[in-house]
Amino acid sequence: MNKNIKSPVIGMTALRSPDQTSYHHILTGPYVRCITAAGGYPIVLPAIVGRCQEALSLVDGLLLIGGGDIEGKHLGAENHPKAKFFNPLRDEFELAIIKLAAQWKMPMLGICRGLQIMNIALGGSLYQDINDEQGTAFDHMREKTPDLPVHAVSIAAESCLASILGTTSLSVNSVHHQAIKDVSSKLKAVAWAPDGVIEAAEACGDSGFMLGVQWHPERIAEKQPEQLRLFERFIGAAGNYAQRK
Ligand SMILES: [Mn+2]
Repeated sequence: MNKNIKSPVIGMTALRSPDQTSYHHILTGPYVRCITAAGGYPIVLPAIVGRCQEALSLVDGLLLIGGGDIEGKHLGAENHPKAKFFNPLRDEFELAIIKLAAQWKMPMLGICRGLQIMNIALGGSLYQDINDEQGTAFDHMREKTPDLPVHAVSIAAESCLASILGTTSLSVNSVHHQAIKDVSSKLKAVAWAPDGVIEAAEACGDSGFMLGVQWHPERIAEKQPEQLRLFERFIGAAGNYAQRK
């Protein structure tokens, strides 16, 4: 028996019960499917504040999954009346582990809330409600059709994201009412919805691999197989990271 088979290990932050009311350290199926289909092995990182170093030492890449809204206090603001499903423990843990992962130059992929909190952890800011604060009239919160493409996205031609997806335009699903306001100086905005909402940010190249998308590739990869390439590139970067460790 070969005990040395080793795929890149992807740590997924997760802390949410399906009803959003109790604390369960869970992960959801579509992320697991995409990570395994792309050659990685997923494990859940429970939100144990103060143990980020131990958590990161177990993994080769960090996947920041979607979820509820981020508390306004992390933006120096009151909570917006439309913001909901807060999880203070998850906010605290994720902000800390993202900062540490960035220091370690560990590959990171952020999805939806994951993009938003990556941007905040790295010094950027957030619209707590894009309709009220950014001023868009478009409804980005299509929670009844999380698997359907509902708006276009245009991608900067010179971006890592465009090279991964092989296109500068696509149609995406959308289940969010918050979005990046000011982009962190450590990231670059690289995709936008037609109303100007930022739909992706990245820092790829010699400095490592940090990528976040505002849509949910894991929910749409069956219809748009090219979305799986986001996971493949991320897990490829995690494999390179594992060899450098
Ligand atoms: Mn959207």
